[in-house]
Amino acid sequence: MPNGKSSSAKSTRCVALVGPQSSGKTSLLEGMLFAAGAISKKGNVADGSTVSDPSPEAKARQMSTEVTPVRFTYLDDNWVVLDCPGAVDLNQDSHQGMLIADAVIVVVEPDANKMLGLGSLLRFLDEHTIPHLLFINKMDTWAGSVRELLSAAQRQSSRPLVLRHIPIMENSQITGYVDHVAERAYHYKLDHPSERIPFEEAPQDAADARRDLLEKLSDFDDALLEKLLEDIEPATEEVYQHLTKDLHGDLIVPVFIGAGEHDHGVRRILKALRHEVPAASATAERLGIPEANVAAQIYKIQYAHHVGRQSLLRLWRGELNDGDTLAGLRVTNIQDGAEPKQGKARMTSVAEGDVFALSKIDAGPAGSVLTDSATLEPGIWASPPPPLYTLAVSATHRKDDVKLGDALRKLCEEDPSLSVHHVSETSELLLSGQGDIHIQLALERVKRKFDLDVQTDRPQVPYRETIRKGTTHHARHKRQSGGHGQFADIKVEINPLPRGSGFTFTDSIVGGVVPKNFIPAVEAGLRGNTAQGPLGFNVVDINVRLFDGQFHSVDSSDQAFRTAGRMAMTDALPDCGPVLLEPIFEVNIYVPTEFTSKVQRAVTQRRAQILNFNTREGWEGWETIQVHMPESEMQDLVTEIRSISQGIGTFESRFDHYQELTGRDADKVVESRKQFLAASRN
Ligand SMILES: Nc1nc2c(ncn2[C@@H]2O[C@H](COP(=O)(O)OP(=O)(O)OP(=O)(O)O)[C@@H](O)[C@H]2O)c(=O)[nH]1
Ligand SMILES: [Mg+2]
Repeated sequence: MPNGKSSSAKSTRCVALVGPQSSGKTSLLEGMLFAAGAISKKGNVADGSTVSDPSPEAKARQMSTEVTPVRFTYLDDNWVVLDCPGAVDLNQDSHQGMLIADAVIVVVEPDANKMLGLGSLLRFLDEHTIPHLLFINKMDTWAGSVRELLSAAQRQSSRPLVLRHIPIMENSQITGYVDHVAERAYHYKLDHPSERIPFEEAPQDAADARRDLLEKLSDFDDALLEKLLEDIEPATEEVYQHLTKDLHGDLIVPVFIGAGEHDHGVRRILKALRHEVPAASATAERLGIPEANVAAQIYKIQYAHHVGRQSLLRLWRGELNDGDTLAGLRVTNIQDGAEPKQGKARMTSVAEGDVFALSKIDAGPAGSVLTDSATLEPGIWASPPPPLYTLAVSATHRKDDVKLGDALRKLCEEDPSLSVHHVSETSELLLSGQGDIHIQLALERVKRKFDLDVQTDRPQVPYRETIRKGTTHHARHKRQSGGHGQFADIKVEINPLPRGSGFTFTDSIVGGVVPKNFIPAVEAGLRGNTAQGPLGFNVVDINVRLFDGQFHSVDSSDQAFRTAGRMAMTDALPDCGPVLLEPIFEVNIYVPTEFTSKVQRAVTQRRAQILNFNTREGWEGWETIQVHMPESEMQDLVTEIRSISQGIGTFESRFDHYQELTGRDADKVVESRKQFLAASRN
């Protein structure tokens, strides 16, 4: 280990289990724990009895809802497995998990359609050169050809897939496998290690698979290529060396098959991990973690009951003991970072590669690298994706409003793909995330962790209004009621302005008919009444010119001129042809080309104007559909795009302009605004 203290304890390696939703990651982990002897009986997802997924949100949905680190020892090697959620809404958590793993196991179902979901994931892994292997799971449900599955998966991977074993089929059922590298054959046995059978019983295509594997490896090694050309069979040990080296460099993707829930292929994959996954020190080099006595990286911030803010970390270099310093702070009360149950256990010492949690250290956001004396920004980290789905949230009890803002800010720190902001125009607090499930989960956490009841609403669309024609108006405010009277008289000209001009005021008073010191009050009165025009919305894109008026030397005041300004707006605007303006977003929708026409139909129904079709840059087989879409039509766009594109399509959007809305759609908006304003007055 360069410059670092050598650790006395054996280092820990870390793999992340990722893959499309419900591909069997949590069940595979259960199988791994059972095979390693860490548990004596396997739990299952259906009754919430797995080691992973301890949270009530995960149990209620029978799905993983956050990364759960679980530790075990297999053949004397220490492992932490990060069981990542497959739901696309929760990608951020999985990305953070993958970035600190030494290798990633991509678990996928034997279904060519579901392989589509691998594309973005494999792209992420390759962009970050993270060593990864593919586990085609649930093979107990598959009776077709493995080659067929492999070519469907290969279409999603820029790296060559290398099949590591082939199945033995009996009566359309997979009953075992041939390891064509070791030249051994096995029969599966439920809940037990597979039973070795004579290699001679192996199917003939094992030889073809071996040849194919060697050819792929020879693409990365000239000496091996020469051997193959001269028909020299490389030794098994040499093949393993190539497999290991090429996995470390993310040059190849080894493919394993099995059925995690039935213990098929589980020990096989554990053995591959044992021999082929890089050590933490090698991963630290890959990530450019600085050389230091100790270096750890925060991979997640978490808030827990009674504990408050916790940093979850992986130790990249050295060994960390109670009392040592990290980021210049004394470390105490180190907690086990891979203890899925609530209430983490204490650790007195952390070995290189292990995961741990610290409560009393406030040393930056997820991604930060901590050495003994400093906090550094990560060279590589997962930037959060743009928001795709938003709800307005409010505390059920008004007294909790401030607490809610605080709780949401903490949740956004836990999960940077959530964001919260206050919109002054509609006085709403908006919570944005990656989809409906994401927001629902966030709100359940608000309830569980912060004991707050929250209600949600569809966010209001910030419609505005303007005018189509100009007018002139004379407003006089005069009141005589004992003492001082009130007097102000103004003449204004109101005119429409081009889109995006906002509200402007022109002072054309000559000869002091309205004294200079009252003019700001007139403007304030005019502006004050733009917040709610005749249609109920903020009035924009108008100019009001004050060109005449009168005053009284005793009765005129700022207040009187403000009132006259307000009256002018209230009385004149209805005569100016008020018209509704709706916000229009520019939306870039990304889907594989085969879904383009369906997307086109869907967006047309949402009153979108299609601007462009383009190939998605750097994404072979994908298209970008660029549209202008009214904000009011975007609420559940992500749900529809995903349902059209087998869950993999996505989009980016940004406000573009305001556009007139007329006819029945406008009438509906104005009517419901009236009802809303009436209800909020009561
Ligand atoms: N037939 C079969 N079913 C399996 C196998 N492994 C898991 N399943 C089932 O697949 C479903 C999903 O399993 P999970 O382990 O929760 O899948 P996951 O990938 O962890 O799901 P998420 O974390 O929510 O993405 C459950 O109903 C499992 O019983 C398998 O090897 N064969
Ligand atoms: Mg899971």
